[in-house]
Amino acid sequence: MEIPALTRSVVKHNHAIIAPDGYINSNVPGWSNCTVNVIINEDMGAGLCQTLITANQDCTIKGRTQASQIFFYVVEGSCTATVNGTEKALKTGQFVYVPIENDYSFTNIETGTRILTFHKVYEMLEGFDVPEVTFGEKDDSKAPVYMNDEALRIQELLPNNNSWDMAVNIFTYQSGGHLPMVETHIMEHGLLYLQGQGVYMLDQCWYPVKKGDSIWMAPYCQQWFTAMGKEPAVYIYYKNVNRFPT
Ligand code: UGY
Ligand code: MN
Repeated sequence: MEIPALTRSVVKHNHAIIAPDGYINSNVPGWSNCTVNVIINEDMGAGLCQTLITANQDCTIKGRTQASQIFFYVVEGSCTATVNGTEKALKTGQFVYVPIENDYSFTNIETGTRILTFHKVYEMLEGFDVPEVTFGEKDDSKAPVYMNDEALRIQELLPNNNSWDMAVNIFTYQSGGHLPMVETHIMEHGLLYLQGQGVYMLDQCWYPVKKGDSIWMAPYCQQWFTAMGKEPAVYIYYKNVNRFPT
């Protein structure tokens, strides 16, 4: 029998691993008939918010973005997204980015659908427009090799220009593939494993991680990952970008 006092989850001052076994549900006004898990947010010391929504029967997700932009990614399932009057069917691997001050609604949500969200307070930049509503999808043919290593591929899901202050990327590692160096950087990450497993080093601590786990990495939390097992390891991650380091 599993001992319920054991978990792989950890919460430290500059990183966290959140495995699904520790989830406690939240209610978010406007997000109805669903289970919401707030996995990362400012109460942890983070600059972003990351949630996971799991749809029950008759789920609807409605609201209006305010200071924070929200990126919605369908981890599994299907729904219809309507943002600022544009309606699109979304299924596994597809997303919509909702800029600040826009109405959004998700309807026709298949029971069991799981939607990942990343939220970030938008930082205006003089001379650049606020990004537009953006739909897209995971597409391995749009994932170039990373740092000349055939075992590593990264797809950037959002445009990368100065209008944007957040990036969301999908990182795929063949089994045995690993980050080419220990990264030490000002940018922050929130991530969710979509597939596979491996070992993450965070601030010189070593963690086994797998599909369904989330990780928070604060600025300057040292990070390194190696994939292992029988299938590629894939994670989707948030990164703050393109703003002046105050
Ligand atoms: O974009 C990144 O900083 C990325 N290579 N970091 C990571 O996967 N931990
Ligand atoms: Mn990084």
